[in-house]
Amino acid sequence: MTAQPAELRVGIIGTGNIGTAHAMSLTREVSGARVTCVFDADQARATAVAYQVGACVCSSVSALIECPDVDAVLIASPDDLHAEQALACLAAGRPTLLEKPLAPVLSDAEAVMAAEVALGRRLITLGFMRRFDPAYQQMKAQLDAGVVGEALIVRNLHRNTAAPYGLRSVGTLTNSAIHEMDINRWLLGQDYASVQVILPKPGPQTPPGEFDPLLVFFTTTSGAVVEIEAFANAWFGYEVACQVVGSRGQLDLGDGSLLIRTDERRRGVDLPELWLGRFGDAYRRELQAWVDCVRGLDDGQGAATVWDGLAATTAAQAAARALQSGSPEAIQMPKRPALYQ
Ligand code: ISE
Repeated sequence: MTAQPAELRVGIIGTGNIGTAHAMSLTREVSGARVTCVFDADQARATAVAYQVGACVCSSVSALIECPDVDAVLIASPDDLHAEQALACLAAGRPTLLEKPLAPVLSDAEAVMAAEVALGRRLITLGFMRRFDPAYQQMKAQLDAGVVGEALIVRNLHRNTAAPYGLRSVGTLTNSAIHEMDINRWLLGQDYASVQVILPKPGPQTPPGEFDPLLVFFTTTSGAVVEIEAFANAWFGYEVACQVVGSRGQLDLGDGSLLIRTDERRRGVDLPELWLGRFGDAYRRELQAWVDCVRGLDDGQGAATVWDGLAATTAAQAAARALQSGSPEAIQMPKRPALYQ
């Protein structure tokens, strides 16, 4: 019998909402890994998480990346720190799970891709966890099998209870709707050709000069239309939905609720407040797949790469231009490096 590879020692950068959730999941649910180090600019927050998972607290990002008790790094820091931290992990040769987005700014995303291409091996996995959601996986399997014919229209709803990091329209695109920008590329197996943004009447909680909700319309290279309603301050709860209209049928992704409750002349479901309530299982599956891949037990197929991260940021930046211009914007993907073929 071949020996099991050693347990993966993971260092986590960022102990906010998702970083803490990953630390607990790696400690209590995922096999083959343990958290050995954590870092957060808020040292008290890092110390609290470290205590709960039996890890040490590093004094800096570089100390964590270089720590001899760390084999792989999970980056769950604020979006605008992702690129610099990913570059540091590449320089140290650390396998990395990088929470989305790769970077809000295209030039930063391109710099990470250039560094990974120069290294000649894929060390970074992007945390587009919906690819591990059982419902989205079933949807992709049926699309790939041609069950509903050719996809013509995809309608997406992405509603947050409250803007997670304060409402900025561009942030809604680069931080939130970027999930749809990735998952629709993955579902359809196509890139985007153009994008247009329509601005409904802003809701009452929308700061002056910002827009919420947003309606984003992509066309794909095959001519399909991908519509995204991105509503950061939806107030009534967290909801993600996806409907694919095909040439011979339709697929509707459920809202993830497990029960429909009927009581006195009312019937309904409970909506989660945050994304962990809807995608907890997807996050766990994503973490297990990443740990297995780094340990050599899985080929990592299906997980998002830096190329996917660049494609999503390219789409988000084009949508930001369309938001500003009020006109359709063309989208041109760069040549795909051999590392990502
Ligand atoms: C957050 O960062 C996530 O990734 C959630 O999945 C998304 O729904 C939310 O809008 C983002 O802010």
